[in-house]
Amino acid sequence: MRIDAVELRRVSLPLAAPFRTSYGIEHERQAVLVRVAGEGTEGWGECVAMTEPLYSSEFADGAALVLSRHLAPRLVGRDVTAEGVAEALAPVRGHPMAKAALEMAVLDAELRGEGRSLGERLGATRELVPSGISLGIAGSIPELLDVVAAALAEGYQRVKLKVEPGWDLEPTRAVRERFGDILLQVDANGAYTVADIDHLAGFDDLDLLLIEQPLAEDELAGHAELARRLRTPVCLDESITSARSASEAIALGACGVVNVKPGRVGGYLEAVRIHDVCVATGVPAWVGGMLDTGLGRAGNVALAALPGFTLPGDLSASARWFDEDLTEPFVLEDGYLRVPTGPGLGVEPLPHVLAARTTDIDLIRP
Ligand code: OSB
Ligand code: MG
Repeated sequence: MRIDAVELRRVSLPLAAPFRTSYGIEHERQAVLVRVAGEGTEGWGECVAMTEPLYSSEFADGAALVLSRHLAPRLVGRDVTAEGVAEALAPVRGHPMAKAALEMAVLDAELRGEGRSLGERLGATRELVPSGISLGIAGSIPELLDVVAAALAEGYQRVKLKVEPGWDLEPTRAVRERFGDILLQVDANGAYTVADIDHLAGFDDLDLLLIEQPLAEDELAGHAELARRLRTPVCLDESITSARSASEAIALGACGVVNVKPGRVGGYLEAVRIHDVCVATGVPAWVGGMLDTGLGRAGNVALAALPGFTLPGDLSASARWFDEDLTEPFVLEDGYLRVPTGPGLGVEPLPHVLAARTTDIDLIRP
């Protein structure tokens, strides 16, 4: 399609409850939305960069700037396909989250034009995907047990606990002892070092599905060493930035499971290529989340319906994060989320919520 204009919208949604991880605490979700318009159709994308550069080097203000000054100008006034977006943006180094948002918007617009759903386009084979929940670091173990009990009562099929040095084995063991045979995993967001390997081996008694990103983003050899020393499968999140890096991490033995986040890897199309690498190498994969609004959630649920995503993803109901989502809310149906079937993402921002939550608009034209 020919892109006539790219609109960048900064939005800020209050979180239903603060979310604490090893790298900080979030009270609101600031996101950059991308709307592309052209040839009588439009499409929406969401940039997953967080407010501060604590999970990744990308952050919302930076993503908005690189989108406005360097990325959107490479597409406006041009004829592009979703397939061609990554190549058109490749001269700009890095910034996968910003690039992913633009590709997502073009993909949505293209599919709306064709009347085809994202799930169908990506290769979805399921109508429902199992829902997992990611729980932040709590104030105390009794508080954590209450939050886990509430999540299980709502129907979540798998629980992920954020951990960090000082909040790891003890709370995880308390959850295992209190709730028995649930699907349980932990995520450290790189808070440990190879010096902690003996300590991390303490998770081996707790029958976890996996331990996610225990070491730093660039510590592939360290993760490989850890994987040799632990019975608990090592899963990588931050370290996996492309299909190539996924292949290399798997070949090195740095991970036995892969968390696929479309934003982190430059878009849904690269996410599918990582899925394919995982299928080809027999490595279980799942779809991660980034406190996504309904737009990103719709895309992630469609992606998670591919056959190689064999573990429940960080795909929770809208209400896990927002009292009021940007789109019609995603709700749990017996512990599952339904894959949208409408054209493109199958959802769009509710005009009144979008208007109320927009803090800035930037229009890029040829
Ligand atoms: O590490 O998986 C992570 C949220 C923001 C940034 C990084 C991560 C997370 C989560 C929440 O764990 C996942 C979700 O959106 O459900
Ligand atoms: Mg993670």
